[in-house]
Amino acid sequence: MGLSDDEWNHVLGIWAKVEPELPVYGQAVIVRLFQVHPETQERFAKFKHLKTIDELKSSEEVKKHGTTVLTALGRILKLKNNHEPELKPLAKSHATEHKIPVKYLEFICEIIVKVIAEKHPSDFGADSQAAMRKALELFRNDMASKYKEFGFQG
Ligand code: ZNH
Repeated sequence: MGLSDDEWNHVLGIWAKVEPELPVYGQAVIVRLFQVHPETQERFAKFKHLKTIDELKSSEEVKKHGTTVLTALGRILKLKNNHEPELKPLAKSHATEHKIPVKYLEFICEIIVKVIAEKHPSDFGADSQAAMRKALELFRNDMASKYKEFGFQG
């Protein structure tokens, strides 16, 4: 279930616009994830003390984590259908250490698409959104199969 060249061009084209502002996007994604799916925040020992939306928004640590997540995702996207070497260590830590269900990966992927769509309404049309959804689905499917290799049912 790979993407066509045209689909990858859409994905990497919009990513090039996101990249200069990765911390802004990263922060927005994590804050939104915790707001919409509060159970996800419970997975982070280091963020449990942040109770209000203002605390989340003003936390440098949240911003830093968001940047880490999107930096890793960007590397994976740029490898297109050959992301295995980047994906494997991530699947390992998320399966064995953080124990993050695939469902939560679905939550964050959906939020990533929404946040980009809000910030780039004119550059992220239906075709680009569909291509990005497909790339993120590929990412999740491959994470899910690696999870199983690491003995985590996800
Ligand atoms: Zn995650 C971490 C990425 C999702 C949870 N992460 C992390 C890191 C990275 C990432 C890069 C660092 C390193 C390691 O491995 O550890 N993530 C990521 C991505 C994604 C994600 C790319 C998608 C897109 N995560 C996620 C989710 C969750 C998580 C959804 C939940 C809910 N992570 C996590 C945790 C951690 C991480 C808990 C740890 C943190 C600290 O530092 O403590």
